Amino acid sequence: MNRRQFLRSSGATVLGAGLVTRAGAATLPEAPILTDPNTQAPLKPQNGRPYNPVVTLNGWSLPWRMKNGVKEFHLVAEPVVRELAPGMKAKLWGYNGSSPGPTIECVEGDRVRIFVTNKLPEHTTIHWHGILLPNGMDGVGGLNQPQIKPGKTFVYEFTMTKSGTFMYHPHADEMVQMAMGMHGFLVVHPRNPNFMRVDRDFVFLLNAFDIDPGSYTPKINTMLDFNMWCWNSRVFPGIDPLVVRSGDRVRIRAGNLTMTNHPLHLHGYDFEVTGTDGGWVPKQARWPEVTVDVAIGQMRAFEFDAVNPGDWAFHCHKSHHTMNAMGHDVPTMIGVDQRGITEKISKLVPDYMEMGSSGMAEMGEMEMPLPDNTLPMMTGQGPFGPVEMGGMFTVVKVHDKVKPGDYSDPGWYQHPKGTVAREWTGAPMPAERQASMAADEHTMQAVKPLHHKH
Ligand SMILES: [Cu+2]
Repeated sequence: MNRRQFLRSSGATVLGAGLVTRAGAATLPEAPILTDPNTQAPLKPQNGRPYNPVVTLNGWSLPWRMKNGVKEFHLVAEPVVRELAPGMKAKLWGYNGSSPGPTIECVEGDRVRIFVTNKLPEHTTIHWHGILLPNGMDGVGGLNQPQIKPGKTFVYEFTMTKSGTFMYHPHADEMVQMAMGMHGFLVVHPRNPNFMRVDRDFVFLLNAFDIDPGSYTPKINTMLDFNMWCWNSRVFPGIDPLVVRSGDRVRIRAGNLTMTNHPLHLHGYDFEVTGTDGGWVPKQARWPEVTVDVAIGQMRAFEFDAVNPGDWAFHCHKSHHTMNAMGHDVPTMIGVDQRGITEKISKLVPDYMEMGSSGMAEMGEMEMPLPDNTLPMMTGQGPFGPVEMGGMFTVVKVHDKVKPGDYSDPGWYQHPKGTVAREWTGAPMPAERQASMAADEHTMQAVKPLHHKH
């Protein structure tokens, strides 16, 4: 503790004894609630050390109150209803009205006091994932503290000793509570706001649910076979675009609280991993990537200069993770002639529709009859047609006309003339090759001899 800190804290003690009434001292900070799933504007700090706030994708940051030099936050663990994308809502557990809970932002050196009220039907705790803190504040129920019983409030208090990218989640009936959507992001900003300064700093959690089509509550015992692969409890097309102004320095941070790893792939750019679980990566130790794998329980921050304008796809590269429910267990039908079967089944089930004889792209276009509260397996419309995606997919929109500090959707990218892939209208393919493609039953075998000729 340096002299200034000592003076401040000793002064605070005197102030506290003189000015705060007993009732006042025992008052909980406000616990703001937000149920709107849209990306909220960055929360500019009203007091305390200055910092450059993050933007939580389809989320928000939790306001605090400053009390005698300590930042006081109030989290309320409670059941919430979350829209995963327009057309589907889920009954989850979360914090302060949302799943994930609000992002907590503070600054290296901050003393924080976090009140946690439990409005769940069972006990809980919060573990501050990656934060270096006293053992008794680590939040592992039974090991470091008694669990927080329903209706009770606990207080966590510690000093943020290092900046970086962190998370919070329960460490009590963990499998159930995480499967229900209880987690949140925690960002500790560097003490010097100019350290690794960026223009846009996006954060989101990777999370997953197993929700049967037509139902609302996740199946909590699922180990691997999840069907809703989410960024901040949202799936495409419900995930907002990451809006960027051309030329901005951009940081994207993700934390993984699912049961598998997610290779996050950004189109149009190479980037550098600048932060890991343990802190910032020194410049000399960074290497270029176009995909960063975020393993279970890990956090990653990566950065790039937004010099290539466009609407760039940004997604998990596990193709099942860019689909919504319904499609994962459908049998492979490519190359199968279903005509006879369709006829027979149609007699029994009038609405029966054959699917997938030539791939599944048709599902991205057609209006399939779906149970209530169920999203199509792949969906979304782009300026050129169906996007045929779901799950962990969105777009990084790098546009010239975006104003500084503006995160509203600028619409689709207007491509300069002659820069879009187009249909070839010149001389057709040689007749021999066309004939081989027409032999639809044995397409693969027919193509092979042609390759041998080359
Ligand atoms: Cu994934």
